[in-house]
Amino acid sequence: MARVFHATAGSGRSASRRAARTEPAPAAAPSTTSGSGGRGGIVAGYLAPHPPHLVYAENPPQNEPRSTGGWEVLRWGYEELRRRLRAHAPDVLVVHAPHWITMVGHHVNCVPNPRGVSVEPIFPHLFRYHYDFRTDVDLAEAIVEEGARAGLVTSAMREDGVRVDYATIGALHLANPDWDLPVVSLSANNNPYFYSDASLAEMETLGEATRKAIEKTGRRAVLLASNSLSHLHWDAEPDLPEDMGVERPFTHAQYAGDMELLRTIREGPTSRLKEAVPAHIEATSSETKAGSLTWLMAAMGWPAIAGDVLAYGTVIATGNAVVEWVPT
Ligand code: 2XP
Ligand code: FE2
Repeated sequence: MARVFHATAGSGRSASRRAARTEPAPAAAPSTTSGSGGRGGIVAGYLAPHPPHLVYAENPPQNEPRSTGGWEVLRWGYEELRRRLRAHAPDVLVVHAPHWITMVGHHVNCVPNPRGVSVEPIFPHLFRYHYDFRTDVDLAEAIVEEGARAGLVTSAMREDGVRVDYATIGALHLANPDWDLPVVSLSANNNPYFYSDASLAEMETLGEATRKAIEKTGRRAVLLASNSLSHLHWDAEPDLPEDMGVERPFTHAQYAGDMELLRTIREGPTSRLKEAVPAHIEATSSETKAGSLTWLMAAMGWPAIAGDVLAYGTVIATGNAVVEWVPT
C-alpha cells in the first residue's frame, strides 16, 4: 500500500472538537442490528453518478432551479435503481463522492443531522439543493476506526454546518429522493489529483475497512459510488441547458473508452476492473480517478460477478452509467 500522507488529520484544536460527541440526530437513531430483519452486510453496490443536471431535470421541491426535463434515459436508469434499492431493504446508504475533497486523509461525516443548501460551483444555476438528512453516526464512527486500524489517515467530521457537497447530495437524491434512510458520507482524499502517479491502493484499504465496519455494526448496507465515467465537458452550454439537440459525447474516443469499461463490467468478474479502471482513467480522464468505484469494488470484496448496466448517457459531454452489483 503506497501512502503519501502520514500526519494526523486536522490541528490539535480541531482534533479536540472532533473528539467531542455531538447530540444524536433528532429522528430515531438507526438500530445496532439490521432493522429489516434480513441478513446484514453489503447487499448491493451501485455506480451512481451525480451530474447536477439530472437533479435539475427531475424538478424536486428541494432544488431551486426549474427545468423542462432532459437526460431521460439516465433518469429512467435511476428509476430502476430506486426500485431495486427498495427491494434490497437496506438500513443505511453509504456514499463515497469526489467533491468532498480532503487534502489529508479520508474523512467521514459524523454530523447527526446535516442541513443546509448544497450548490454546484460550476452550475449554480442548475443545482441549489436544500438538504436535511440523518447520519448513521455509529456506522460512520466505525468506518473511521476501521480505516485507522488499517493504517489510513482518517478523521471524523463533526463540524455542524459544513456544507455537504453536490456529488454526495446528487447521488443520494437520485438513489433515494425520499431521504428516509440514514446515510454515511465519505470524503475523497485528493492525492490522486494532486500527484499524477498516485495509485488507488488506499481506496482498496478504505473499501475493506468500510466492509468490516458494516459487518461489525450489523448493518444491511447499500453502497453508492458517486462517479461519472469519461469526464471532459464543454465550457459552454445552450441557452436551454436541457437542450438535448446538442447533447453528445465529447469525442468518439471518450465514448469508446466508456464502452470498453462497460463491456468489462457487463462481462465480469469485477477483479478485471483492477486493471480496467486505471486504463479507463488514462484514456478518458474518468472521474473514477477520485476512487469511488475502486472503494465500492473493494468493499464488496471484488466479487466474481458481472455488473448490470441500467443506463448510459452523456451530460454536457461527460459519460455517465448507472450500474448495479449484487454480491452473492
Ligand atoms: O463532475 C462534475 O460533477 C461536474 N461538475 C461536471 C458536470 C457534469 C458531470 O457529469
Ligand atoms: Fe463530479
